Amino acid sequence: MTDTICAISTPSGVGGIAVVRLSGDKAVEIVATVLHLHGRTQSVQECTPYHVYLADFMDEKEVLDQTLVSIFKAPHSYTGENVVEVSCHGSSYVQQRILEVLIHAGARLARAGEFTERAFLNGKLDLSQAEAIADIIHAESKQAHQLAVKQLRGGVSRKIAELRSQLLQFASLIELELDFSEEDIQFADRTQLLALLGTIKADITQLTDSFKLGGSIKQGIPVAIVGKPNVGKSTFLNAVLNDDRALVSDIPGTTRDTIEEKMTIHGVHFRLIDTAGIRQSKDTIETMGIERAYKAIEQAQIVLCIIENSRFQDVEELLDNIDVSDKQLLILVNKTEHLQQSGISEYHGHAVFYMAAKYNKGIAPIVQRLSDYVQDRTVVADTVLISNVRHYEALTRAGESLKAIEQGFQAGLSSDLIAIDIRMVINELGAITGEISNDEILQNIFGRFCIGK
Ligand SMILES: Nc1nc2c(ncn2[C@@H]2O[C@H](COP(=O)(O)OP(=O)(O)OP(=O)(O)O)[C@@H](O)[C@H]2O)c(=O)[nH]1
Ligand SMILES: [Mg+2]
Repeated sequence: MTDTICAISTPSGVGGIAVVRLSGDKAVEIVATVLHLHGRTQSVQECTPYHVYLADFMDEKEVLDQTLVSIFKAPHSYTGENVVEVSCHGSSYVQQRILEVLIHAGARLARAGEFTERAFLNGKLDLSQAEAIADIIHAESKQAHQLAVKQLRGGVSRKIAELRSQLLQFASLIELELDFSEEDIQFADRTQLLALLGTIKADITQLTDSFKLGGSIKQGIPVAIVGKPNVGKSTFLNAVLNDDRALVSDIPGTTRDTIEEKMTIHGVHFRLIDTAGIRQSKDTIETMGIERAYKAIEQAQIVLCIIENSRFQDVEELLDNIDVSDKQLLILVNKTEHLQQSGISEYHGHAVFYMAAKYNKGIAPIVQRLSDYVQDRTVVADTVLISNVRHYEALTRAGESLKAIEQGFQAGLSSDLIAIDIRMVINELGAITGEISNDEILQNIFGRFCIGK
C-alpha cells in the first residue's frame, strides 16, 4: 500500500482557480472527510468516477471554499492509483489551507515529480515518456513542443525498444554458444552478426547525431553573426530583432563582448549571437572579444558571415581560420542599397544573400532561410530526434561499447567477453526507457519536475 500524496498542481500565486491533486489508495477516503457534495445525500465515495461534482470544502465546521471535484479510479488515472482533483479558487490562502486540511486528514505533501514518478512505477509511461512530460511543460516554441509530444507518444521509446530487441537476439545467440563452449560450436554466423552489428551501430550513430539538432531545438538553435569589424553585424541583429538591442557605430570594434538574444521564427527557437568584428588587434579587451567570437562560431549550428559589398576575400580569410564542415554557413553581403542587381547566389557552395541591414532591406529571405534550416530536418515524420542529454549520453556509451564489440569480433575475442559488452549496450538502452533504473536516476529525473506534477 502506498501513502496518499497531495500537492497544488497549478503555479504558485494567485489565480482564477487552482487545482489540488491527491493520489494514493486513500485519496477518495481522505477527501470524503472534508467535502460536502452540493444537493446530494451521497458521500464522495459513491460519486461516479470521471464526473465533476460541486462540493463545499470544509475546514472543520466552516466552509473554506466551493470547489469542483473529480475522481479517477485506479488503474485508469494519470498515476495509475486513485486520484482526486479538487479545483478551488486561486487565493493563496485557500490553496494553502486546503493542503493543510488534507495533510491533517492523512495525506502527505508530494515531492517534486512524485505524481509522474508513480505513473512511471505503475507502468503508465516509460522513463523517456515521463521526461517528455517535463519537456512539454517547459517547451518555449512550437518545435520544442512538437518534439516533446513525439517523445511522449513513444517515438523515442519505440526506436530504442527496436534496437534493444535486435541486440537481445544477438546476445542470446552468443550466450547459447557459451553453454556449449566445451564443444566449440558457433551458433551465430559471424558475418551475419557483424552485419547486424553494423546496422545497429549506424542507427545509434544517427540518434546521437540527431541530438545536435534535437537538443538545440529545446534550447534554441545557436546562430553566430560574424565578420570583419564595421560590416554591419550589430545593425543586422537589430534589424532581425526589430529592436535597438546592440550598439551600432561607424567606429570599427564597437562590439566587444558577444551579445545573445533569443527569438522565435515560425515556431522555431533561435539564439542569435552578435560577436566582435574579427581582426588583428593589440587591444587586450578587443582580443578577448574576438576569442569569444571564435567560441561562438564553434558552438553555432548556423554561421552568418557578413561582408561588405564585394569583399568575398573576407569569407576566404574566415574560412582559413574556422571549420564549418558540420555547420551551415550563409554569406550575407551588406550595404548593397545602391546595388542595382544582386551578384552570385553561391560562393564555394555557401548561399549568398544581399541586404542593406541599415535600411531593413533583404532581411526577410534570410530569416526565412533560418527557419527552413530546422523545418527541412524535422518535417520527416518518422525520424526520431534525441533531445534529452541523458538519452544522448546513454546512446554515446552504447555506441562506444558497440565499437568494442566489433573490434572484439575482428580480433577473435572469445564469446564470453563479447557477451559482456553486448549486455552493457542492452543495459544502456534499457536505462533510456527505464527498464533498468535505480533510485539515483529516478531522483535525478523526477526531482527536476514541478511539485504537483
Ligand atoms: N550604408 C550602409 N551602412 C550600413 C548598413 N548597415 C550598417 N551600416 C553602417 O555600418 C556601420 C557599422 O555598423 P555596425 O552594425 O556597428 O557594424 P558591426 O559589424 O557590428 O561592427 P563591430 O561591432 O565594430 O564589429 C554603422 O555606421 C552602420 O550604420 C547598410 O546596410 N548600409
Ligand atoms: Mg557590432
